[in-house]
Amino acid sequence: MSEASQNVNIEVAGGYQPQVVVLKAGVPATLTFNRTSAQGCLDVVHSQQLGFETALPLNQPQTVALNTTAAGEYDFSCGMDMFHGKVVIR
Ligand SMILES: [Cu+2]
Repeated sequence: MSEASQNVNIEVAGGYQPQVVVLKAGVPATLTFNRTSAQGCLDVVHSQQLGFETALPLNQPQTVALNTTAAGEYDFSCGMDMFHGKVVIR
């Protein structure tokens, strides 16, 4: 992970792996979600707090850019808010 950007891969297979992502505030960041299992209802990932909603077609990684200017803890979840992950910006 360089100082210029932070890019984290999250595998989506019956949940989020890793479930908690720690990012450095003020450094541009992206999350790339790769759904590798049809298990569960994880075909959409969204976060009201982080301001994204993205469909996750099976085995087609999707990247979202995050605003890291504000430190804090932010939740993301599947479309039905059953599976949760967290972004920690500090
Ligand atoms: Cu769900």
